[in-house]
Amino acid sequence: MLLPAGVRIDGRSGAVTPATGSYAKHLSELAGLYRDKAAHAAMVAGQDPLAYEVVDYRHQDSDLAFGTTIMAPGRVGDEFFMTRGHFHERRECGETYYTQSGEGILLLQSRDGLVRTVEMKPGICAFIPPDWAHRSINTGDEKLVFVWHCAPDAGHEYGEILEKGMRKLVVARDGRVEIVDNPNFVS
Ligand code: M6P
Ligand code: ZN
Repeated sequence: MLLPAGVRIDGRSGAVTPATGSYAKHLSELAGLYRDKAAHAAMVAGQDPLAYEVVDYRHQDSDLAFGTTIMAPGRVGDEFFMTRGHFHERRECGETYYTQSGEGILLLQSRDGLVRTVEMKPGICAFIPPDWAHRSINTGDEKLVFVWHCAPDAGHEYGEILEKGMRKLVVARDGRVEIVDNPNFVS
């Protein structure tokens, strides 16, 4: 029998207590994500900064999973630190992202090429519909921390986004955040 639990989530640090797992992604593990290859290589050769961490709370046999994602601020060339972006393997599964601190943009793309963005800032819980690819992007100067919630067996499908990219890029231009067409997108 599964037992109830109260899980502490620190909205500033993203710490989950108790957590059942976590992983970290450094820039070196995110090759191919950024279009400025020279900037990426220079940063990897330097400090290879931590780009984001994912912490989860899961139970075997439960139909619920949640956790946090903690994204460092930073840029590679003019692109902000971002997650890889994925569809769910189980296409009927959606997800929510409830921002706790920091600011960013959630970039979403449907299978047939619609693009939407949802602002990420404290107080906004983003609804990610089934079968929309989603990537979060930290556009601020501080950590972007959000609580995610999805089916534990939703699964991650990375292939399409990894190979084709997303239709839009979120970039810094003249001190502003802009959403522009991705010139390298493979349609
Ligand atoms: C969120 C969730 C996770 C996902 C993570 C990083 O925390 O959607 O399931 O793994 O973001 O995103 P990605 O796996 O696309 O790098
Ligand atoms: Zn997801």
